[in-house]
Amino acid sequence: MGGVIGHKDHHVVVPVSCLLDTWHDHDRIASLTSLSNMGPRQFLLHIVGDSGSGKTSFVSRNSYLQLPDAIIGDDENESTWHYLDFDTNLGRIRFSCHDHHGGIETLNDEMFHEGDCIILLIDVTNITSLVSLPTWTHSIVSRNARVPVVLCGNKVDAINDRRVQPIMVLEETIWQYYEISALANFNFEKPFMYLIRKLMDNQDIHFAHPVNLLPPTIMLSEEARAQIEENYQTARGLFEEVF
Ligand SMILES: Nc1nc2c(ncn2[C@@H]2O[C@H](COP(=O)(O)OP(=O)(O)OP(=O)(O)O)[C@@H](O)[C@H]2O)c(=O)[nH]1
Ligand SMILES: [Mg+2]
Repeated sequence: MGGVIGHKDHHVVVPVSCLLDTWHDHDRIASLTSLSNMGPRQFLLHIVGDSGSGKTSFVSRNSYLQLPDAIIGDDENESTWHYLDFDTNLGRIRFSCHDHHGGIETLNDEMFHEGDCIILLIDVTNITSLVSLPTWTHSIVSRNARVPVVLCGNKVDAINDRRVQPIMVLEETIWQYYEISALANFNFEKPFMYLIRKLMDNQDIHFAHPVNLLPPTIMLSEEARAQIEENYQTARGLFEEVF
């Protein structure tokens, strides 16, 4: 099996085994892809969460990513590698992103030793997501992970099917929490900016231009967006008052 990496007009075919063996040699990957002569700053990101929480949908929203040749490998259908590039006032930052297919069984020690950061997705339309959150937390913390973790509640567009409210998550989590909708492009950039600022240890970093996304496949009105944001901020206020 082989992986194709690079720009649309500049394919480089590399065996997946080679990619995986050398993945952490970021300079080599950067030179293979030739995306920028400057060489973007790179971080290895693991995206994890219960099966069906929307990991693949989320990671596929960046239009650069969506190019088939930007998916650079597939580990026997258990995980897929993507690039996510973000242009900031300090230059380009690339997340080499490992999209794990499946649930908690996908966690392994290696991802904590070698990864730089984690996005954990839950599905707000599925109460099981909330029930399994302590198990995820325990599994990550017990591995002594020192990497930044950000928690995202996905599918907030499904207003009538929502089972998990923001206050329920805030009471349960030790990590930064954002509400997102992968398919409505809602808050896509927030978890990434949080990680960028943490990883670069710089709170002043900002995007150089709006993040380039595929058109949404679910429409979420401005009113609905504002309502979701208001509920989230109210929950945060309540939570901070109590704790
Ligand atoms: N309403 C809604 N549905 C979503 C959203 N994101 C994903 N879905 C749906 O949720 C289902 C699962 O999405 P996936 O992206 O395949 O989930 P996954 O976490 O990658 O699943 P595994 O690869 O099996 O671990 C699909 O039917 C998606 O269309 C969202 O933001 N809103
Ligand atoms: Mg998936």
